[in-house]
Amino acid sequence: MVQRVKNSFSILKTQLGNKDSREIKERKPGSEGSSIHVKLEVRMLADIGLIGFPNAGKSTFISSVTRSKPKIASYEFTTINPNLGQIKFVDDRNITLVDIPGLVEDSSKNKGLGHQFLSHCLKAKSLAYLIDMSMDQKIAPWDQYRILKNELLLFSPSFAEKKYLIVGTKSDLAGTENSRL
Ligand SMILES: Nc1nc2c(ncn2[C@@H]2O[C@H](COP(=O)(O)OP(=O)(O)OP(=O)(O)O)[C@@H](O)[C@H]2O)c(=O)[nH]1
Ligand SMILES: [Mg+2]
Repeated sequence: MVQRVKNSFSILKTQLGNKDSREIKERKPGSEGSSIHVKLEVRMLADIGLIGFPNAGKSTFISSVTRSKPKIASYEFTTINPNLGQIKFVDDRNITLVDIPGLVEDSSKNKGLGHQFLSHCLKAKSLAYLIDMSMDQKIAPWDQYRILKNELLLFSPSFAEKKYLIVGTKSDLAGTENSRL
């Protein structure tokens, strides 16, 4: 049936006496349906992903520049789930940071916790490597950076395209030699 309503047409389909209605009367039992299992993964959208060894000071950093209040402690793997924090500027712009658990060498072989959350950093526009400059960290600063970068590239080659900055932490601690800088 075609009805004219003002200047437009609306087409109404009637079931009376047409082929469709006959088909409904001659219903056949349906066949078994199918089901699928879907695993949904929430990826946080951050501007900057914080990358570092455990205990490097990632959570301290995010708690210093944002209102995020992650757990901070002087042992490794204090952070077991990612934390988000936002830096808000007066002109309404903002930068979102994500703090993930620390990475270790061979993260790509399922060592440590951080690799499980690297997908959050893969979504981030850029990265900040938090490098422990103190003598407490036995791995020299440049080696920390080299190992971390290598682990990221093993996770995904697209990490190579990300802009990054390097943040030295714990340089205030006594015993941090200039040769480490
Ligand atoms: N002196 C000094 N201590 C720091 C600095 N940054 C962090 N710390 C201390 O280092 C320890 C570890 O800091 P966290 O921020 O928990 O380190 P993290 O990188 O988040 O560690 P994980 O969550 O285990 O990966 C804490 O005791 C902090 O107080 C720093 O710049 N100077
Ligand atoms: Mg932490």
